[in-house]
Amino acid sequence: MLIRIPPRSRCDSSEITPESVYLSRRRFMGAGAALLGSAALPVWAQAQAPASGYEGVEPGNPPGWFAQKLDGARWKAMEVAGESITPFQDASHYNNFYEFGPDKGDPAANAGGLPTEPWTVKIDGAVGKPGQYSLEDLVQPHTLEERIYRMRCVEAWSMVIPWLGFPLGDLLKRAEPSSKAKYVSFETLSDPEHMPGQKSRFGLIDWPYREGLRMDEAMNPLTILAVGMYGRVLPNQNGAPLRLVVPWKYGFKGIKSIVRISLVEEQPYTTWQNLAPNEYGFYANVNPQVDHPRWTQARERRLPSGLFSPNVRDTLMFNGYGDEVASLYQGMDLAKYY
Ligand SMILES: Nc1nc2c(c(=O)[nH]1)N[C@H]1C(S)=C(S)[C@@H](COP(=O)(O)O)O[C@H]1N2
Ligand SMILES: [Mo]
Repeated sequence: MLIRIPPRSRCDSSEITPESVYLSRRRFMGAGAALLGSAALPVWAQAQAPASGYEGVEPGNPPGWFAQKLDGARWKAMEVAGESITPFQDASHYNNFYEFGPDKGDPAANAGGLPTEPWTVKIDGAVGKPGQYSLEDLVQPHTLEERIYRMRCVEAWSMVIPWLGFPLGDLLKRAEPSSKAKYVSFETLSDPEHMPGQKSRFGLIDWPYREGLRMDEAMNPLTILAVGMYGRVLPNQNGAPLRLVVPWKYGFKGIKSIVRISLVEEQPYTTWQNLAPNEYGFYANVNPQVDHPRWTQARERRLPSGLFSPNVRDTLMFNGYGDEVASLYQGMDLAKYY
């Protein structure tokens, strides 16, 4: 089966899951770990071989509700035209997740034991319907969509990752934000027993890790909460079981393992801005014209990247999503609000 690649990034709301993909999904999930190698891949991923990015993807150990949500998922809801998906091996072994250590390999090595089920998310603040939800109940009303997005870390490396998630805005609407809801604040789990980095106050981070968005950024259709990637449940090192993805911002805005979402009136505390406000701003929009004080942001290393094939490319304004988001910042001095 050949897959039509759209000419450029776009959201296609009319696309529905073809039956063949639906059926292959059922096989994929039903057979679970018994399926190995390419047989475990969705049909369209097999069709893209070689170098589809899906080599070595395993089903993981998803909870029952996840398999059900996959059945109804909308595949390839959004793509990055002409750019390869980063191999799963890189996306799941070159990570930033300081709760599990400072090195890129630490999250994959140390996050496996984090209990992600059951998982509760609190929604509070300026909303008509605050509450505590099991992750299953939180996701239940939403259709999972596959969003293939560029991911640009502030450290000047980047990937292309196929996430599985749903628009954050749909969740927020259900909570009925009041007129006082001007920003959204997010918090990662506190669990020093399973997150060794939280014991050491590594890098002077004031745990838990926190992030935030302006309300209109949170409601933008590109902003998603992800529960999976590469057609499977999120690996722990990538922020299981629930993480934020904001593709036009630097990767550190994509807070992992979220336990609390609060609607607030004032611009919220965010971890990196608090650590080094002259280096990391609240907005953190990808911007090749505003350099980090210690390095240029005009270029990036696209993974996989090696000594002999560094795979360097120009960084795009708003990470290539300007059509969708530039209007959010009209009239703002982006050198000041970096
Ligand atoms: N809780 C938490 N979330 C986090 C981080 C972290 O250290 N802790 N690192 C951020 C940074 S700097 C990046 S680049 C991305 C990396 O996501 P990935 O490992 O899935 O590629 O996660 C972000 N979310
Ligand atoms: Mo990052």
